Amino acid sequence: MKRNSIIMAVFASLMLMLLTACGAGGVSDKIDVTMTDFQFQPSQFTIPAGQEITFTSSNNGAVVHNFVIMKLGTSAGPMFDEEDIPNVYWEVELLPGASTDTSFTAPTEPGDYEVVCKTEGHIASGMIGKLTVVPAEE
Ligand SMILES: [Cu+2]
Repeated sequence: MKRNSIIMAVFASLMLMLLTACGAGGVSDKIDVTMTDFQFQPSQFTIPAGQEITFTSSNNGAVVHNFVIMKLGTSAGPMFDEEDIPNVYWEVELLPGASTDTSFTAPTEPGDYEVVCKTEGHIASGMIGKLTVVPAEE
Protein backbone atom coordinates (compact mmCIF):
# COMPACT_ATOMS: atom_id res chain seq x y z
CA MET A 1 0.00 0.00 0.00
CA LYS A 2 2.71 2.44 1.04
CA ARG A 3 4.82 1.56 -2.00
CA ASN A 4 1.91 2.20 -4.33
CA SER A 5 1.31 5.67 -2.99
CA ILE A 6 5.00 6.53 -3.36
CA ILE A 7 4.88 5.39 -6.98
CA MET A 8 1.74 7.46 -7.53
CA ALA A 9 3.38 10.51 -5.95
CA VAL A 10 6.46 10.14 -8.16
CA PHE A 11 4.27 9.69 -11.22
CA ALA A 12 2.19 12.76 -10.33
CA SER A 13 5.24 14.97 -9.88
CA LEU A 14 6.68 13.73 -13.18
CA MET A 15 3.45 14.66 -14.95
CA LEU A 16 3.52 18.07 -13.31
CA MET A 17 7.11 18.62 -14.46
CA LEU A 18 6.13 17.67 -18.02
CA LEU A 19 3.17 20.04 -18.01
CA THR A 20 5.28 22.88 -16.61
CA ALA A 21 7.97 22.26 -19.22
CA CYS A 22 5.39 22.49 -22.01
CA GLY A 23 3.93 25.70 -20.59
CA ALA A 24 7.30 27.46 -20.28
CA GLY A 25 8.58 28.43 -23.82
CA GLY A 26 5.41 27.02 -25.30
CA VAL A 27 2.64 28.30 -27.48
CA SER A 28 0.17 30.54 -25.71
CA ASP A 29 -2.96 32.43 -26.69
CA LYS A 30 -1.99 35.07 -24.14
CA ILE A 31 0.63 37.79 -24.32
CA ASP A 32 1.54 39.56 -21.10
CA VAL A 33 4.26 42.12 -21.63
CA THR A 34 5.75 44.89 -19.54
CA MET A 35 7.18 47.88 -21.35
CA THR A 36 10.02 49.77 -19.75
CA ASP A 37 12.53 52.42 -20.90
CA PHE A 38 13.52 50.76 -23.27
CA GLN A 39 12.60 47.11 -23.39
CA PHE A 40 9.79 44.62 -23.87
CA GLN A 41 9.75 42.11 -21.01
CA PRO A 42 9.60 39.42 -22.22
CA SER A 43 10.62 40.15 -25.78
CA GLN A 44 9.77 36.82 -27.44
CA PHE A 45 6.30 35.39 -27.89
CA THR A 46 4.89 32.28 -29.54
CA ILE A 47 1.22 32.26 -30.50
CA PRO A 48 -1.07 29.98 -32.55
CA ALA A 49 -2.01 31.19 -36.05
CA GLY A 50 -5.44 32.72 -36.57
CA GLN A 51 -6.44 32.52 -32.90
CA GLU A 52 -7.82 35.24 -30.66
CA ILE A 53 -4.91 36.42 -28.50
CA THR A 54 -5.46 38.06 -25.13
CA PHE A 55 -3.07 40.96 -24.78
CA THR A 56 -2.30 42.46 -21.40
CA SER A 57 0.41 45.03 -20.97
CA SER A 58 1.60 47.83 -18.78
CA ASN A 59 3.97 50.68 -19.37
CA ASN A 60 6.30 50.95 -16.40
CA GLY A 61 8.43 53.55 -18.14
CA ALA A 62 8.45 57.33 -18.06
CA VAL A 63 7.59 57.85 -21.73
CA VAL A 64 5.02 56.63 -24.28
CA HIS A 65 5.64 53.09 -25.57
CA ASN A 66 4.01 51.03 -28.29
CA PHE A 67 3.69 47.37 -29.08
CA VAL A 68 3.72 47.24 -32.87
CA ILE A 69 3.57 43.94 -34.77
CA MET A 70 4.98 44.29 -38.27
CA LYS A 71 3.53 42.27 -41.15
CA LEU A 72 5.33 39.05 -42.11
CA GLY A 73 8.52 39.71 -44.05
CA THR A 74 8.64 43.39 -43.16
CA SER A 75 10.89 45.23 -40.75
CA ALA A 76 10.74 48.76 -39.44
CA GLY A 77 14.53 48.87 -39.66
CA PRO A 78 16.54 51.00 -37.26
CA MET A 79 13.82 53.69 -37.10
CA PHE A 80 10.04 53.56 -37.49
CA ASP A 81 8.90 56.16 -40.00
CA GLU A 82 6.10 57.01 -42.47
CA GLU A 83 6.96 54.25 -44.91
CA ASP A 84 6.58 51.62 -42.19
CA ILE A 85 2.95 52.53 -41.43
CA PRO A 86 1.40 50.31 -44.17
CA ASN A 87 3.45 47.38 -42.85
CA VAL A 88 1.86 47.42 -39.40
CA TYR A 89 -0.20 44.31 -38.61
CA TRP A 90 -1.49 45.41 -35.19
CA GLU A 91 -0.44 47.98 -32.62
CA VAL A 92 -1.28 49.40 -29.23
CA GLU A 93 0.02 52.56 -27.61
CA LEU A 94 0.46 53.00 -23.85
CA LEU A 95 1.04 56.22 -21.98
CA PRO A 96 3.52 56.14 -19.07
CA GLY A 97 1.97 54.25 -16.16
CA ALA A 98 -0.95 53.00 -18.27
CA SER A 99 -2.01 49.41 -18.74
CA THR A 100 -4.29 47.62 -21.15
CA ASP A 101 -6.26 44.42 -21.43
CA THR A 102 -7.30 43.86 -25.01
CA SER A 103 -7.09 41.24 -27.75
CA PHE A 104 -6.23 40.75 -31.39
CA THR A 105 -6.44 37.98 -33.94
CA ALA A 106 -3.12 36.28 -34.63
CA PRO A 107 -1.89 36.32 -38.23
CA THR A 108 -2.93 33.21 -40.17
CA GLU A 109 0.50 32.79 -41.73
CA PRO A 110 3.09 31.04 -39.53
CA GLY A 111 6.49 32.71 -39.28
CA ASP A 112 8.57 35.18 -37.31
CA TYR A 113 7.08 38.65 -37.01
CA GLU A 114 9.01 41.69 -35.88
CA VAL A 115 7.74 43.59 -32.85
CA VAL A 116 8.89 47.16 -32.31
CA CYS A 117 8.13 50.26 -30.30
CA LYS A 118 7.49 53.03 -32.79
CA THR A 119 8.24 55.92 -30.45
CA GLU A 120 11.13 57.81 -32.01
CA GLY A 121 14.52 56.41 -31.09
CA HIS A 122 13.17 53.40 -29.17
CA ILE A 123 14.12 50.73 -31.72
CA ALA A 124 17.70 52.01 -31.61
CA SER A 125 17.50 51.87 -27.80
CA GLY A 126 16.56 48.19 -27.93
CA MET A 127 12.75 48.12 -27.95
CA ILE A 128 12.48 45.25 -30.34
CA GLY A 129 11.00 41.79 -30.01
CA LYS A 130 9.98 38.70 -31.88
CA LEU A 131 6.55 37.18 -32.33
CA THR A 132 6.58 33.61 -33.62
CA VAL A 133 3.34 32.39 -35.13
CA VAL A 134 2.98 28.60 -35.30
CA PRO A 135 0.25 26.50 -36.94
CA ALA A 136 -2.72 26.17 -34.59
CA GLU A 137 -3.33 22.70 -33.19
CA GLU A 138 -6.55 20.97 -34.18
CU1 LIG B 1 9.16 52.57 -26.44
